[in-house]
Parts: sequence; C-alpha cells; structure tokens
Amino acid sequence: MGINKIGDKMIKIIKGDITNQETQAIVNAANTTLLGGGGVDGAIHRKAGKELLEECKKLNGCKTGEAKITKGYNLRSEYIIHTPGPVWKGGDKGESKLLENSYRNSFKLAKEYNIKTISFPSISTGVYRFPKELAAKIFKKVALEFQESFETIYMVCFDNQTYDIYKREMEK
Ligand code: AR6
Repeated sequence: MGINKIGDKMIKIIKGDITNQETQAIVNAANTTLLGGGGVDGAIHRKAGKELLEECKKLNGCKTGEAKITKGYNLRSEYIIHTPGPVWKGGDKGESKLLENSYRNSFKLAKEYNIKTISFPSISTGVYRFPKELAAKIFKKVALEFQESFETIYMVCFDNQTYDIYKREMEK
C-alpha cells in the first residue's frame, strides 16, 4: 500500500472498487450531463440506485473541472461528489489544468461539507484517455495541498497498472 503520512493524516493508494468504500464521500468521474454513463460512473449509479439519477437530473449538468454533490443513497458513503474530468486531446487543450480543477473543486466541496474521509477514482484515465502517469502527478500535487484538512484521502485504483503508477508517484 502506498502511504504518504504527515502526523495522522494520510493519502492512501489502494486497489479496489470505489463503490465499496466506506468513506464519508466518494468522487465520481462523471460526464458533463451528470446523468450517468459507463466505467466508474455506471458502477456508482447502479449501486446507489435510481434516486441518484433523480437528484442528478435537478443539477443541470456540470462543467468540466467543476464539481457538484449529491447524497450517496444505497452506497456506504453519505455523499457523492461528481466531477467531469477532461477528455485527453493531446495535451495542448488545457487538459492538465482541467484535471487539476476536478481534484481541487472536489476537495473544496468536501471541505465545505465538513467531510473528513474521501475516496477518488483515477479521474479521466479510462474512457477519457488521460495519460496515467501525468494524472498521478496531478492527483499527488492537489492531494498534498489538501491533506491537512482530511483524515484520510484514498485513491482507489481499479486495475494493477493504475495502482502501480499511483503508488510509484506517491513514493517519489
Ligand atoms: N471503482 C474504481 N475505479 C473504477 C471503477 C470502480 N468501480 N470502475 C472503473 N474504474 P472511467 P473517465 C476506473 O472510464 O476516463 C463514463 O462513461 C477505470 O479503470 O470510468 O473519467 C462517464 O460517464 C479508470 O482507471 O472515467 C464519462 O462519460 C478510472 O476508473 C466517462 O466515462 C476512470 O475511468 C469518463 O471517463
């Protein structure tokens, strides 16, 4: 397990399915409609149940890099923070800044709700094809900025390759 520890505050890189996390909030790698999709978004909607979609319909979507919050419904988490990350278009379309915004705005919203434990998926590195090494650097940078405000920050990686990349980045 990759652990970055300052006092009792921690950033943990783990392997697993984010829908099983028991943190106060989990983050969803959504799209701008917030109406569900495939990947982690599909898994979260399936497990949270239909009420999640009903709440999401009232949010009028979300811009790339911004974040909106809902209840967690049938999940173990009280809240879901939804953020559409950028689609990778080669790297010269502001993708890195937008991914940074997704992490930063998710953390900010979590702070506003007094959330102390939060789990992230590897935003944008699936269907949206953002390079994983660069995504891991961006996650690390923003997580270190916010870690004093949280008890535990989890990066929940779904596959071994993603897990290895984030773990290596945190150990640098
Ligand atoms: N738990 C944790 N991580 C997961 C899970 C899970 N249950 N399922 C997949 N992943 P992606 P994106 C990983 O494609 O690239 C959706 O259709 C996955 O292996 O889910 O931001 C949305 O509606 C990968 O490492 O999200 C958008 O249209 C990471 O989560 C679009 O996909 C992100 O992959 C967003 O694409």
